Amino acid sequence: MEQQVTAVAHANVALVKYFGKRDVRLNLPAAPSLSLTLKPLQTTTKLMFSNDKADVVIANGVAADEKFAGRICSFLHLFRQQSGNSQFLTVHTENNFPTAAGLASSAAGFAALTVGAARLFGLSLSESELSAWARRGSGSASRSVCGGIVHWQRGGSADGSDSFARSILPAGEWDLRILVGVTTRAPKEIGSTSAMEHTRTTSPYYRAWIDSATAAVDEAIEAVSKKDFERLGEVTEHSALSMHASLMAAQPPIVFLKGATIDVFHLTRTLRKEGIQAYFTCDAGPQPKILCQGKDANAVEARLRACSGVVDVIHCSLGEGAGLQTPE
Ligand code: 2P0
Repeated sequence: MEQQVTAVAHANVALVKYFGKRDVRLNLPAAPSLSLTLKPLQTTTKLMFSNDKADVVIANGVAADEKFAGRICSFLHLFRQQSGNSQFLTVHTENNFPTAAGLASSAAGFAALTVGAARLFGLSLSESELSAWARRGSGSASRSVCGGIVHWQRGGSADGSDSFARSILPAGEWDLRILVGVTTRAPKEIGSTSAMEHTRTTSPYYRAWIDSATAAVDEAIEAVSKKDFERLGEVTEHSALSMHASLMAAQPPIVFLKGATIDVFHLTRTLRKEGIQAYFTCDAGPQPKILCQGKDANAVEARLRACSGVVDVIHCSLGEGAGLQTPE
């Protein structure tokens, strides 16, 4: 039996967002979503069986805080239950991008952890099953298991067995780019999980947001099938703004957008007026992201870098799904 494995997974950005659950314990979404798996944003996770009496979690070189470590231990416990192997693990996980700042670090993290833990505990799982397992760790992690353009279906069953993601277009088949404008490296003030529940329970716009999501995903899927970039971009902007409108209408309101984030939204509209096809999105954090095609990416990147309040730009393209790192 293997004693250690290393798994890697990319982050993802949703073009049609997941923001609301129909089951909090199982991370079952209230609506479907659609995302791009992004290289080079990557989590590398090494898992080793240990003789300790608890799991040990080291994140980016330091002991993980109690909350994060607890979340990982509860997740690993699902694998212990399923496999009948009660051994604890030492987990080293590293991101090559800012953690907890609205760049979907939990998605890449739990996707890598799932693929690694499934192998270590000897569970033979299909990609759909891996995705459903990853979802239990963090909803958006279900999407990072798959590569390219990814559809996470809502599913209808109470046990979540039909709520998993699958790739609808492999990474190499459409040269889409995401330019992440880093406006701060500070951790965000409120995590996605609590922001989502707060919005669900207090925002009068929540219901309308969820009710519009299925049609948005259907439209995005059709746009992908026709490689209709303009239509995909329009759905993307509308989904991001609708999600933030729902957050801002919560009581008390949640405002993730900073001044620099909004400046980038306006920059994107200016680019379109100049004839460059670019569309913005933004997750539960202050980092604006611009969606464009490979042919325009360098021009868009230069304009984004010149935007005041943007301290760095990460240039991403479509990446592969999660996998094991082969030993050297
Ligand atoms: C998304 N986000 O679709 C949306 C848009 C943030 C804004 O998925 O509670 O960390 O672990 O299921 O997956 C972030 O939410 O939440 C997220 P949990 P998760 O990318």
